[in-house]
Amino acid sequence: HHLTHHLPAALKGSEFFIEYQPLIRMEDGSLEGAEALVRWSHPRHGVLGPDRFIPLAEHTGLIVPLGRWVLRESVRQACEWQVQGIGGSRPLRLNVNLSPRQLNHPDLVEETVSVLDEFGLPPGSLCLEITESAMVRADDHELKPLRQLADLGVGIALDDFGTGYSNLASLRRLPVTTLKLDRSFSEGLQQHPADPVDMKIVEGIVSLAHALELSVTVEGVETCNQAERLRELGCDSAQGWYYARPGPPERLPEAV
Ligand code: G
Ligand code: G
Ligand code: MN
Ligand code: NA
Repeated sequence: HHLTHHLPAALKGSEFFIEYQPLIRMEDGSLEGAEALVRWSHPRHGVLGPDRFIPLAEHTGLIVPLGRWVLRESVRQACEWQVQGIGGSRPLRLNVNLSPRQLNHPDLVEETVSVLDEFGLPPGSLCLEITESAMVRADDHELKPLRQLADLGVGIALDDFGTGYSNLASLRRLPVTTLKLDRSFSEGLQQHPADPVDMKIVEGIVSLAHALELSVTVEGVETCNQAERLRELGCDSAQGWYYARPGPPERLPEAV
């Protein structure tokens, strides 16, 4: 694939940038944090979304230095927001996606701790997102670094929850603090009145999550109706176009 060949030069030449999508607290609509989403500003193809190049970077291993850059740059940005007092009395949370390849990298814990130290971001302000399918595939040895990070206070979110072979019992063995419900769950609540079966499913997941002391974030909230239903069902936070699309860091403060 020709994009693959250009990845290393693109990383050297700073062609990547990060957009941030707000995470909103359901109880009061306040700004809880933001998810960092990487983009590639390709000189000929324009702005490419992660779906176009993350799989290639994952395949070639370049995801490790790329992910390192995303983590450092977004932690730097999160500190800037905290210094500016954005988020008020409660410090903003930063969510960063991790690929399976990064999960298996021996320096993950050391590098993460060192970036947090460098900028003085409290571990509790960082949350790492790992897809459900990657997490469920990991054995106990591979989960150890995540457990170490969780012990330090770093949040661990199970991303796209409900799309993988969702084995609810496996939640017990995973060092997870948050379930990020896949967009398909919000889609089920789009029609008015919402599908009663979809309501029951979300209600059940929230109840299980809370029993396990996990928080629930819902992705893909596009309408006021969805937001209302999800709040009634006890979801803790939400993310989606209804609140804000991913955007440059300067736009985050407007998202309250
Ligand atoms: O930005 P967009 O909404 O198109 O994101 C699509 C997917 O790309 C997201 O589900 C996310 O998991 C993934 N993604 C975005 N940024 C990163 C990143 O920095 N690292 C990894 N591994 N995946 C990312
Ligand atoms: O990590 P993850 O794949 O979950 O990243 C979220 C993806 O979902 C990004 O590609 C983002 O652009 C996209 N997204 C965010 N909010 C919405 C939304 O409300 N509706 C839809 N269809 N996509 C969304
Ligand atoms: Mn994500
Ligand atoms: Na997702």
